Amino acid sequence: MKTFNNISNFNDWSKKEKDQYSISVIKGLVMDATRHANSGHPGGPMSCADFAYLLYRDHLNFDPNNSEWANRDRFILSGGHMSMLQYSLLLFMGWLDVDDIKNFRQLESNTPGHPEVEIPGVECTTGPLGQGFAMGVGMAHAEAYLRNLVLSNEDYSVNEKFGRDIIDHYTYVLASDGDLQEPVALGSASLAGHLGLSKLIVFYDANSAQISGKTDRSDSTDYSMIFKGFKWDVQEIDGHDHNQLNEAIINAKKSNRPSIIIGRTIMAKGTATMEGNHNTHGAPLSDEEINATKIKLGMPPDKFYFPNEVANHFRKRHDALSSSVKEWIDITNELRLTKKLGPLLSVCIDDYLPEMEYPEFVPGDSLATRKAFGATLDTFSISVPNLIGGSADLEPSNYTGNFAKTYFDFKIDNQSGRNIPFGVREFPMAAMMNGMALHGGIIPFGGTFLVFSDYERPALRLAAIQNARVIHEFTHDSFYVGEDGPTHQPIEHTMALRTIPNFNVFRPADAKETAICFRIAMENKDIPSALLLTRQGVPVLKQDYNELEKGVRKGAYILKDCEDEPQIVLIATGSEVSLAIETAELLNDKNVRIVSMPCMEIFDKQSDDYKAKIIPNRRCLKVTIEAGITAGWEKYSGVNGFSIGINHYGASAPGKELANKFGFHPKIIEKRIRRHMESLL
Ligand SMILES: Cc1ncc(C[n+]2csc(CCOP(=O)(O)OP(=O)(O)O)c2C)c(N)n1
Ligand SMILES: [Mg+2]
Repeated sequence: MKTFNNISNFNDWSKKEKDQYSISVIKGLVMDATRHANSGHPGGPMSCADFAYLLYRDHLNFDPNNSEWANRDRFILSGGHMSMLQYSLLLFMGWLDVDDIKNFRQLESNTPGHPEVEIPGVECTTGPLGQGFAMGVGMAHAEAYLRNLVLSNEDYSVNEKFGRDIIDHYTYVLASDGDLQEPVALGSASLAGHLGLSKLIVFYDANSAQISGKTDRSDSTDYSMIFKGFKWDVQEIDGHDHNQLNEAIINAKKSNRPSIIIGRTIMAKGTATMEGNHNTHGAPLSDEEINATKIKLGMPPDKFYFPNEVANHFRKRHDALSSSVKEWIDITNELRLTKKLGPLLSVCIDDYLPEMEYPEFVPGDSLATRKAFGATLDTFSISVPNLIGGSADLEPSNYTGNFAKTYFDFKIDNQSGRNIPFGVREFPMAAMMNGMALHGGIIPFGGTFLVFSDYERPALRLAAIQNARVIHEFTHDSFYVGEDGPTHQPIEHTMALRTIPNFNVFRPADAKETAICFRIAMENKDIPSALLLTRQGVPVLKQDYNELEKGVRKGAYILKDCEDEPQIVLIATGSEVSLAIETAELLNDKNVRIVSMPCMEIFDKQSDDYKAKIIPNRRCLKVTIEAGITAGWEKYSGVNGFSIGINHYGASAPGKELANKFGFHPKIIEKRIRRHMESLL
């Protein structure tokens, strides 16, 4: 390698030499920042610095002045442990400064341990391996849908004017060995190939090293063959050869399938004595190694060395990028004034939520809330063109079939379909939904059985961390599922979902509450939501939407009150609200209040005053009823009250029979309440 001890004549160097030196500067920053923080991961960033630098320097399309520009290329560092690589590039772009790098991994810095979505230039929070890959698939899906949505609009004339579409960009993912070992990456890759997400480009940093040693201890997969089987375009290159890298990126852009560039690389490339050494994965290099490496790379020993020459060389494209963004903004502004495209662009670019109608439901009818979800989806989707999603192969059970019929499947040869046939891929579905939501312009929904929410849980958590508006439809929400037996009967799931911070769990009592909860989930732009819905019919409440909406928006409300001070307050969710109503009828010699609590999280955020109005602090018997574990309900039932629930697995039998056996019958509950009241005397 040619070394440069003096950069005073930097301008005379060839581009190749300048690039090589800039990459060495990145490596210096990575080594210094991890050493300074006394933690972090130098080895990986040094192995894929060549790719990442060339991508940002020569290919990535972005607005140098606005990290939120809607049509920017997306870049996802799926191996989030390599965060210092991304921070170095953001420093090169001018979006971070050297002090940020010095504060790597410190409290409230712009450079946390793993990339976090709040940082300008970071598209999503990564670190849990595999999920960044899947979120990239989601972003590529969002892009393809939006591109085709605008394309199919009658007012559309952008192509003639502009030569391309309003939303028309690439999604790049940098993935490590650990990313591809995670099944969520492979599940989403399989779907990306099937759906033909051609603007997705993955660089796989195949350095054959991971935390515990060489990858061949645990992996002998032929990823080239796997990805060819997934119908991807596959290129295998030397990941340190700049010509090969450049050519591979250009080829990948042209491909009509998703692309993976398998870059054979060397861990800790460029270090004095540690090339290929897996111990560089997660520990700072020693001072001696750093100094020797800087000498080897031809750099001065300065800490956090970032010369202006390198910054200026990196920013050569910025003016051209800015003027192309300006052109985009001018044309988009013009199109915003047109009758049809205008409103569409405000939905797809500004995330404007159009007005929505509620479906009609007949009071007294027995209707499963999953059916009510389907009817609401059909109604909302008429006015909300960016509401897209589907089911993980439970379409008939999730009642998304009518939506699929009306708006057809998103397919390789017709990417304007709004229904996404996810297949039996719950975790990829949830992670992709996060990517879609974070892309912007899309409200994604995804359905499966509540019992399988466990398969999605890591992505639900990551949705909550990232404030992503995703809507999860979880049907078959209790043992009332019946005959399928204990494997299909959720027990702990409802409360387990409620333990995720910044995540709204809705368990509506009837069809109308379902529609209202769905709307609230769409309005909450910063909070993911789950709608827990019944398989079995539940009576439609007699109250109208206006009346119910006031209460549901507060998370819990008095559905039916008594004339005097209540002696008993029954607090129920979902299908147990109608059970509470029946129980109250048997207790008509007492003053009974019925509270419906469709969303505990929203109720907990209300004022103390409101909460006390609904569930009085006074002495009265508080009984909670939910077909799930009782843990967590004590905060409402208090020391003198009790909770009706189920703290063991269910059984295979018709739902009604199980309800009787498990005590979910008005007469049994009445008896328990009377007994309990007597015991308190
Ligand atoms: C789901 C998940 N499991 C485990 C980890 C901990 N972890 C961080 S990096 C890593 C593997 C590192 O290997 P590789 O992906 O090849 O990265 P490299 O060492 O090449 O930088 C592991 C197990 C994680 N971040 N996410
Ligand atoms: Mg590796």
